[in-house]
Amino acid sequence: MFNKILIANRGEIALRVIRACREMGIRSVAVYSEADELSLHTKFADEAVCIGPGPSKDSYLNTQAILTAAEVTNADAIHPGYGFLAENADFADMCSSHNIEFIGPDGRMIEAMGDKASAKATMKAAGVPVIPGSEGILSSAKEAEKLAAEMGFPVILKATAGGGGRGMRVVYRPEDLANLYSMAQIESGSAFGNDGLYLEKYIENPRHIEVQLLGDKFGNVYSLGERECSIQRRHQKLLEETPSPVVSEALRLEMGEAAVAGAKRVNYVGAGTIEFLLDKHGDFYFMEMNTRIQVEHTISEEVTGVDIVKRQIECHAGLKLPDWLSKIRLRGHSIECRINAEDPAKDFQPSPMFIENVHFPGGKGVRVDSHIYAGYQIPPYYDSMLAKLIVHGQDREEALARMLGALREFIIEGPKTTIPFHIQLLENSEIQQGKFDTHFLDSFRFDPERDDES
Ligand code: MV4
Repeated sequence: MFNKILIANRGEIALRVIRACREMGIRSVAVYSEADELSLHTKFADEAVCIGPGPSKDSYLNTQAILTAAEVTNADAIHPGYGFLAENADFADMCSSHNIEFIGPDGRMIEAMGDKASAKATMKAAGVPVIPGSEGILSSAKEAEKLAAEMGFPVILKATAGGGGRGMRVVYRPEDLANLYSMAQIESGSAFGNDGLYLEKYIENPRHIEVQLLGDKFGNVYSLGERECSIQRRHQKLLEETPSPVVSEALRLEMGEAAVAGAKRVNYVGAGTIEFLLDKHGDFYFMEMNTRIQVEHTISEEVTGVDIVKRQIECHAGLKLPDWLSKIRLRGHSIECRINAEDPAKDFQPSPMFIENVHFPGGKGVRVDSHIYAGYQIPPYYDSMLAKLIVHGQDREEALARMLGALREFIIEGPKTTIPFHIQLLENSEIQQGKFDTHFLDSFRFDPERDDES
């Protein structure tokens, strides 16, 4: 097992990894920016090293400073958390050339899954259902027009270097294709330094459902069930739940087996996620593979009882995953609300203020993963998530009621937060009935006047 892990991240995920290390008897090293000197990851890790000024590019993205911190503290592994360097192939390579285990896949795997057209081809070869479309990268707008005419409209153009919703264009009419093709090509060339595009049939009103995976270095890969992640705004998830209200036991088995087959095909090691689109006929298709621990891993932990971060660390240390992971059953229902320092009345404008006062909700089945405290100044440089509020109940109804109660108990004084938005969302009858898709928030209206939280 590792002796010491450096955590190349901040906020709640840095705390999450520090706690896992502590329970495993592994020493932890925090790295922090000048803006995070008073943050909890700096305080709670066994050691802490300042790696530069506030802006991410000078600190949490500063690969040289992070590797130097790992060398001077004698860390034998680096956990990247999510975001920042978590899916940076060059950084994974740098770690391995410094003989430091990167707690994530190797650089080749990150590249293979980061190129969306190549990831799709790999999954197709493994027998995972993929969305009908071009075989790899398009060579011209003409080729796209020909294919789209055969498939029928609407279609979607996607940047192979994109992902997470960046660099996509939906095309409803043949006469728009050539223009949208040029726009997408220029945009992805300048945004990603790669202008490769591929084409797919556009699936209208799908659900976003992802499968949590764990793989060890002995070729074992296990599914920890799905997460329903359709409640998103501009490709940012706001609420996640498991199990999905629309996934039957048979569909869960099918999606889990497809995801495991895809991950086994690439000898996947560690924690990973395969994202699927589920259409209104109940057919699912591979979308992307995320080669990192995700924000919403917590809800899978609640229903499986598995500590995903501890198992992820063990996998990278070369330990075998226990066989019983093939037989786990999902217990009850779990929901996560992302509490962000954003004003839902002002288009979710960031609100990086001083935390005057905070009170976390509690009680049975309530978990808060957060780095904030009374007197904490939110730095303006990073993402706006303040806390993850996670509940677990015997069934969906109990989980929903528990979440509403916990949201109403949650006090954060200082910044505007997404708490009142979540309350109104969970009071919505379509949400309560599980009737929603990835476009739900496009038409959902938050009422800023109604700030009675009960
Ligand atoms: C799609 C799609 C419909 N049809 N592909 C958005 C994020 C990126 N991973 C792929 N995305 C989509 N790809 C086809 N062929 C709809 C989306 C999409 C979406 C997917 C998941 C969650 C939210 C979304 C919001 C808008 C569009």
